[in-house]
This record gives sequence, structure tokens and C-alpha cells, in this order.
Amino acid sequence: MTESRIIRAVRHQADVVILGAGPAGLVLGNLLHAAGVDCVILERAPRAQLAARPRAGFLAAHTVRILERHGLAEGLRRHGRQHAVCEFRTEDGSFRLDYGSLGRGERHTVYPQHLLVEDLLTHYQGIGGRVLFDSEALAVLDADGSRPRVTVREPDGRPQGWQARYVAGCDGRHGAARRSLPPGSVRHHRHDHGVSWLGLLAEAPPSLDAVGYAVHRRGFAGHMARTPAITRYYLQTERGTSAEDWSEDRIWEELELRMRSAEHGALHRGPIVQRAVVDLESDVLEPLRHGSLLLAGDAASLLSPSAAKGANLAVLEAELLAEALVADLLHGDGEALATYSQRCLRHVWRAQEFSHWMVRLLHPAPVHEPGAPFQEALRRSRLDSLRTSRSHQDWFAEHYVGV
Ligand code: RFL
Repeated sequence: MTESRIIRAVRHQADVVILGAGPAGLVLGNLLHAAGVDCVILERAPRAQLAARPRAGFLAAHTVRILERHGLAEGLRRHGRQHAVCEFRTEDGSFRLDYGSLGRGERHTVYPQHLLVEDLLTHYQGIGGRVLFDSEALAVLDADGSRPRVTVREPDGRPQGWQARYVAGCDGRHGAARRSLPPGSVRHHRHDHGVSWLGLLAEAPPSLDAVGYAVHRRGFAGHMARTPAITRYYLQTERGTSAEDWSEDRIWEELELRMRSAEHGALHRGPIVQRAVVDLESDVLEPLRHGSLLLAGDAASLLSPSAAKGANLAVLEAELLAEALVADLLHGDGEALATYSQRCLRHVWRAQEFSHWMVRLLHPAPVHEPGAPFQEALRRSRLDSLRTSRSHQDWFAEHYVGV
């Protein structure tokens, strides 16, 4: 599109244009609107799709405190369940960690992400917040200046434009915010863990009263409760495998084998209602700000799902960003905005470090890699330390639930 067409297309205005109605965008929108900041959320998906995307489920205590502080925790208080135990099933035996009584004594609240998104959206619309669905941001322009613009494809397919004082990029890993960053304006750290998971949702009650981490010579298997009727499972797969290669029978046989059902009891089976292969990758954009464009959530950093940190970081960053924007826009104090990136990055890198540690704890070293037997011995020693050392367990608990 030519510049003149873009300028003609700029018809709408808001002080803050938020891209994306995921956990980051919706927490930000709720906090800004409640504080009296003029904002709008532009969301690519239709509304019905948002409440039908089950992803995360484990909310950290810090996340729950943020949501409670802003009156956004009613649904999770009513329907979420406390969770505080994980069970490791390994080649050297099994052990359980009651992490709720270790470290800082904090617990997870299990509450599916799509229910949280629905709660946040309902609350935001209930207080009069503006959100446009079916509206895909195409690009952020003039982020260097004080009047950035966003080009948008509206539901009828026509391009439209928004002018803002700030644009909040909360549109995930493949969104327009990341794409609009001029080359070289931020540093992009990337890491491929070389591991893939088949992520599954089963319409079946949880099979154990703990998060289950099974380390097996055939690969990792994971078990995480979602609701009394839905359980998430993970199976490590070969890189490049298609989810379609896995029949339901094959999935349950492999899960039973790796979770050592013969020893611990059979799994509760049910229809597999979602399956997708996830390559475990991580990245961080540094800094999280380019001029008037600020990044939060997966748009700012992607975490491997090994330690369930992504949605928690998204909520933490959204609160920090909301406070900073309120201070700047309503009180003329830009200090918090100036330090926003630096304050987030402390949490981001801590979460990255722990997620990375979890990846190395849970996956057997590939046999064809040089030094694999040595890496394997280290991994088993790490698990042994976690089984036997109280200080190691306290460290684990603090980082497992923390953000
Ligand atoms: P989201 O949730 O991806 O939302 C981004 C929104 O932006 C929209 N969008 C656009 N809108 C307008 N214009 C565009 N150009 C757009 N492009 C995209 C999208 O439609 C969407 O609505 O990002 P956000 O808000 O940053 O939230 C991040 C979390 O969703 C993510 O980190 C977590 O789901 C990660 N994660 C987990 N995190 C946890 O804290 N605990 C967990 O237990 C947990 N389990 C998981 C997970 C991620 C998983 N996947 C997807 C790999 C389990 C899995 C399987």
C-alpha cells in the first residue's frame, strides 16, 4: 500500500492501540480502561474463536495476585483448583515433590487459559472497553515517532488505520508488532531446544493427583490436569513428525508405556480432542520497546512450554506496562515506561533459565549426539539431587511456581 493510501486510511484514534486479545492484551486493556486511559484492542480472530483455544492451564501465585488486585479473578477463584504436587517417574524410580510446602510455599491455580481469556474479555466489555474482532493488524508505522500508526484489515477486508500515542504489541509470536520492528532495532536471541512434543488434550479425567513427568528411554511423557474431565498430555516425538501419524491407540499405548502404568496403574482414557506438534523453541527480543511500540507476552519472548511460564509472564508484563502507560499518559511521568523493558527482562531471563533447565532435566540426550552418555549421566544426577536434596527442592519449588 502506498504512503498516501495509508494516510487516507487513518481514520480512528486511541491513546493506546493494543494488538491482540490474548492474556497480555486483555489484562492490559482492562487495567488501562479501568484507569481512564483511552484504548482499543484489535484482534485478528473472531470472538467465538478466542474462547475455544485451550493452551495454558497453570497459573502462578503471582499471576493470581495480579488478577485479584484488579478484580479479574472471580472465575478462577470459583472454578480454578489449587495444585501443589508433581511426580517424577524415572528410570531410577519415582518420587513426588509437594512443592506447595517447599520454597516459598506457593501453589499453582489450575484454570484453562481459554476460560481466563473469556473472563477477561467479558469483564473488559462489561466496563465499556473497546475491542474489534476480525481485525488483523498489518503493520505498525512510525514507531520511531510520537504518533505511531497501525494499518488494519477490517472484517470487510478493507484496510483501515489507527493513530495512537503508543502501540502495545500483544499479538504473539507471529503478530504484526514483531514484523514491524526495523531490522537491527532490537536484538533477537533465539534458541531451538532440538526437542518436539506432541501436545494432546484428552476428554478424560486426570490419572494422577499430581503433574506427572515421565522420563523414559523412548522419550518424555507429561500429564497435567486441566479440569475434572479434561487432561493435557505431552509425548516427546521425533522432530518433523506429523500429529496425524499418531492414532489414538498409538498415543495411549505410548503414554501407558512411558508413564509406567504397569507399575503405577492405568491411565484414564478418553477421546483425544486436540493434538498438535510443538517444537520446543525459545526467544527473547531485547529491549521490549522500540520508540512508541512496546511488546508484551509472547510477542516479547517465547518460552518453551516445559515450565508453563508463558501466560504467567504475559500477565506480569501487562500489569507493568499498564502502570507505566498510566503514569506517562495521565500523570506525565515517563520514568516507569523508560525502565519497562529492563524490569520485564529480569523476569523473562529467569523464566527462560528455569524452562531451559526443565528441558534438560526431562529429555534423554539423543544417542547419536557426541557426549550423549556424559549428558545422560548428568541428567540422572540432576534428578537424583532433586530427589534427595532439600535445598535443591526448595530452589525448584521457588522457580517452578514463580515468575
Ligand atoms: P496469545 O495468547 O498468543 O494472544 C495473542 C493474540 O493476538 C492475536 N493476533 C493478532 N491480532 C491482531 N492482529 C494481528 N496481526 C495478530 N496476530 C495475532 C491472536 O489471535 C491472539 O488472540 O499471546 P499472549 O497474550 O502473549 O499470551 C501468551 C500465552 O498465550 C502463552 O505464553 C501460553 O499459552 C504458553 N503456555 C503456557 N503458559 C503458562 O503460563 N502455563 C501453561 O500451563 C502453558 N501451557 C502454553 C501451554 C503454550 C502451549 N502452546 C501453544 C505451545 C501449553 C501449550 C501447548
